[in-house]
Amino acid sequence: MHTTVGIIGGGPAGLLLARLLHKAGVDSVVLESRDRAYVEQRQRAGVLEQATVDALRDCGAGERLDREGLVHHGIELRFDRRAHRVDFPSLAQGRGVTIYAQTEVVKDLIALQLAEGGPLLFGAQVREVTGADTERPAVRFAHNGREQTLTCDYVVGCDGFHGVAREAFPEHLRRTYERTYPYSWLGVLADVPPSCEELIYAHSPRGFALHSLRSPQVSRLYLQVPAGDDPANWPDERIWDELDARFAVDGDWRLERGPITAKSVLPMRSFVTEPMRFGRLFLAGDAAHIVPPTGAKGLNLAATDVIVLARAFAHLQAAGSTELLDAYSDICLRRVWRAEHFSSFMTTTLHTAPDQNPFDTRLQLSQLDRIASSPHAAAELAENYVGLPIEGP
Ligand code: FAS
Ligand code: PHB
Repeated sequence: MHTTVGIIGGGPAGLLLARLLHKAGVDSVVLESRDRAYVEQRQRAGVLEQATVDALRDCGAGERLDREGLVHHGIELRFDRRAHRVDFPSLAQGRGVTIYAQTEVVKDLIALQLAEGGPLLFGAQVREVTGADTERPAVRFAHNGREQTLTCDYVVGCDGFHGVAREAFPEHLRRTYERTYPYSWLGVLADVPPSCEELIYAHSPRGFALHSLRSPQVSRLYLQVPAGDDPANWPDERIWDELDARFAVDGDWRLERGPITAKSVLPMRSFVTEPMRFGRLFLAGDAAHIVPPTGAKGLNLAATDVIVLARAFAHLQAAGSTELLDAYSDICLRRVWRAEHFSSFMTTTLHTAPDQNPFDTRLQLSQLDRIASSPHAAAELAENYVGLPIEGP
């Protein structure tokens, strides 16, 4: 098998890249180790920046998103029993975000890829990438019980944090930066209408809580738990009681309860590997960087990586120039570090660390009070949350 762009990983980064390349007339093959049902049901992100929405529409995956996606024009911050709404349009040049689950994005992209072509192989376990620094890189993979090789002009590792593409970078050329936070998130899905119009991010002495949603009938909620906690420690009653305590606010707001249909614990970490390119091998999405989900950046960073990369391949196709491919890593890393900083800021401002002392808590409350009282401080949060403009042509 040979293709122009070999894509490892059929998550949002790999699938969106394949669709954007298809639109630019660049052929690709997507190799995904899991089966279709698994990748479609993986509960992850829920907030899409405008650039992500535009790219999904651009590649033909916007129809259900436009019908079912919920446009939001703000978020609510809760702290010290106070509620403060951060309005996006007035603070961030009229922009907002769209609530549309990553599971739905993946379903739409898979359906499109299977309908319109471009091979997408499920159950294809990539073993390694060879020849990344040659003109003919290759991807060795196992599929249907057979060891196979895909030769490519270029390879893109969209294989997530635990993927193999990163391993093809020579150790001495790789720089990694990481931080692990001393707490995790317990994420739950509940069959109950959301008790809020917009997302609520709550700081409380008991720890962080987030009220998000998946539809007018389904709530998505998160609460800070000890690092590595076990969902089995959290029966439904305890979850609702703890959420009630953390969302506590003066006034007559009430958290509606309902049957919890899924619960899982996810770690909180920041991670960046530099550069995002070695020879003819590129990294995109979680394969190159991880952010704590507090800033709703993970999925959107993956999308903007592949938007920049698809433009670069389209430029190579149209003008025969690799100048945008050569600029890919620098352009993306600038945006990655901005998102790393914002996600770290949201995480450390809103979570209560196990060893936190009262001085730290007063600093957090002062920062939140500053956002509630200064349009400048609020604008900085709003601009980062809705997503900064993508650099490059
Ligand atoms: P992904 O990890 O989604 O996809 C990589 C794909 O590569 C997977 O399908 C995997 O099976 C495949 N793969 C791996 N190794 C392979 C190999 N050797 N051969 C072939 N295929 C291989 N972000 C938010 O913004 N908000 C959230 O609330 C949020 N919650 C999250 C919860 C969890 C548990 C996790 C892990 C992440 C969460 N994220 C969240 C971040 C998440 O949305 C990622 O940013 C997003 O999935 C990134 O997409 P990809 O880069 O495509 O990586
Ligand atoms: C979600 O809806 O899953 C979600 C929303 C905002 C976040 C994290 C997760 O910051």
